[in-house]
Parts: sequence; structure tokens; C-alpha cells
Amino acid sequence: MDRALTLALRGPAHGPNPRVGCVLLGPPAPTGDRPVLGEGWHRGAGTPHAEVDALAAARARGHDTRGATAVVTLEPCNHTGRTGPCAQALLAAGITHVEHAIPDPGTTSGGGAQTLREHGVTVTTGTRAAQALELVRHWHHALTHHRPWVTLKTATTLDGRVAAPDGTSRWITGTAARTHAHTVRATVDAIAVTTGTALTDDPALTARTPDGHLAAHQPLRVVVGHRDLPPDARLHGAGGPLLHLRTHDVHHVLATLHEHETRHLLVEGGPALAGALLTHGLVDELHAYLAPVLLGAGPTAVTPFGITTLADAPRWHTTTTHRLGDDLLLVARATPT
Ligand code: AOF
Ligand code: ZN
Repeated sequence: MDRALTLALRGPAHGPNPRVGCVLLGPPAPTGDRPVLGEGWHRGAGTPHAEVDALAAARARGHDTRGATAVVTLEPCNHTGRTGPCAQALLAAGITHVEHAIPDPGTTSGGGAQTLREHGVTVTTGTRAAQALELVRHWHHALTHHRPWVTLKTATTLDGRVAAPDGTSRWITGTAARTHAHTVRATVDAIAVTTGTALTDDPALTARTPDGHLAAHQPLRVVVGHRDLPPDARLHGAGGPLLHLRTHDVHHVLATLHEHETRHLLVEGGPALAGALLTHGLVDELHAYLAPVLLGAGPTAVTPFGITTLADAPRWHTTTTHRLGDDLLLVARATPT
């Protein structure tokens, strides 16, 4: 399963489909070792699933898969979507044992384990479940909550400010923090800002490499609010598709993005959008970039979201911290993982 998890990581972190890895093991040799017949992983929506990829690899090497074991990071699917059902492919290949780390939460895609059992395949589950879930965190969250995983990014002074009283805000964090933020952008499905932020900052919302080139994957660019963007806004330039949602209802925003199969949304401002999401408990992860600067005055990253007493403030669970030049990045989640 560790090998299957490593294979899964070769797939893209973004996109509507989960990252999945699969290893096919032959019957034990006299030494007790089990030969690897084939390995596979999923390369993105519309391409073969990990199981089918591993079966093809085994076939290409001339291996007989009858009686073999499939070790998969996710329960094999049982549906015909963009590709055919893996449960049928495994049965046709004569696989007699399937070990999958976590069940598929999909209402149409799940159920492969039951089909396999009905055809006499032994199926076990649960090995490395926490790691397998982390691998597909955003996808799994979207399927179970019917909305994308929401990461809120803030770049603030140590006293939580995003600008000085005169409005100057470029640049609070340093180059290393900004470069890191671009690597995150290259892994998400969509980035959202309000029309207010779009009009004030004129962001491009693209994922760029340190030398300024566009990264291979460009997230959907989402602008929330009623005001029009000027025709020369950088958001109209090269980058991901632009979606202007003329609403202030954050539930509507997330529902619309869910229809677009957005699994991971990065919210980059402004403070009112952050406040609205927090009011409704719709932020799953914080990326707080902190610069060693104090201002003592100026707007903060988040507008009031209903907290008047400390005991009511949600406590986040820190997952990682990174030092980026003089700055710090604190990654925290709403729920412990
Ligand atoms: C993947 N890759 O390796 C496996 C998946 O859109 P489709 O037709 O490709 O189906 C996607 C669903 O198939 C996905 O949501 C999950 O339930 C299941 N398994 N998907 O993209 C894979 N094994
Ligand atoms: Zn499948």
C-alpha cells in the first residue's frame, strides 16, 4: 500500500478526480516474496483509472494476472463515467483479492467492493487509511459535503493587518512567501477574490514560476461581487478561465463551483469574503503568511464574523509551519486530521 500511495502522488493534485495508485501482486514465490506484476496510477480526469493502468502495465510485461492481488489506495469504482468500471476490469483479469485503503464515498462510483465480493473476490480495506484519505482530501471533502474544500490565504503583518492606514499594501510578505503562494496556486482548482479586491489590487490570479512564466496548470479565476471589471483588468489576460459570480451569497458561490467540479478553492481576499465564509463555517484550511512587521493600525485580513467573546472563537489545528525568508507560513485546519 505504501508503494501504491507513492504511485498515486504522481497524479495531479488538482482536477475533478482523485489521485489513485495501484500495485498488482502475483502469488507468493517459494521465497515468500510476492512479485510485482504491474503498477499504475491515475493521471487526471478522462484518463484510465489506476487499476486499469496497472492491468495494462502487467499485460505489457506479459504477466498473467489470474489469481493476483490488487492493492489500491481507493475502493475500485463500479460505474461507467468518463471511463469504464474498474470492478469489471479486475474481474475480467482474474484478480482474486483486492486490498483498498479507503471506501469510495461517491454515490454512483462506489460499491465496487460489493460487486467484487459477489463474484467471489476477497476484499479487505483499511490499510494506510489516514494517508489515503489525505491524498484525496479535497476530492473526498467535495463528494461528502457537496462543496469544494476552502483554503483561506492571508498575508499579514504580525498584528494581522493587510494594509497601512494610507492603503499601501505592496508588499507585506517577502519574495519567498510570494513564490510559495504561487506553488500553491498551481495545485488548486480555483482562486477567488471579491470585485473589491480585483478593482483595488488588479491581480492576475495566475500561477507563475519564480521567473515569471505561467505554470502548466492554471486555476479557474473567480471574481465574486456585482461590480464590473474594467476591460483592461489583468484578470482578462492570459491564465485560467474567468468566472464572474454577481452575488454576495457564499453558499451560492460554493454550490456553483461544485457544479464546475471544483474540489479545492483558494480564497485570496478580500476581508469581507473571508468574513462571510467564516460566518458560515465554510473555511476548511488557513494559509496564514506572517511578515515580521507591525503596523498598529490599518485594515485586517478578515471582517468581523460574529465573535464577541474569546470562548466563541474557533480554535484552528496547526498542521505545518514553514519558514520562508523572514516570513512564516502557518497552515491550520478547522478540524483535526
Ligand atoms: C479516478 N482514478 O484511478 C480511480 C477512480 O470520471 P471517471 O469516470 O474517471 O470516474 C471517476 C471516479 O472513479 C472517481 O470519482 C472515483 O469514485 C472512481 N475511482 N477515479 O479518477 C482512479 N480508481
Ligand atoms: Zn475505476
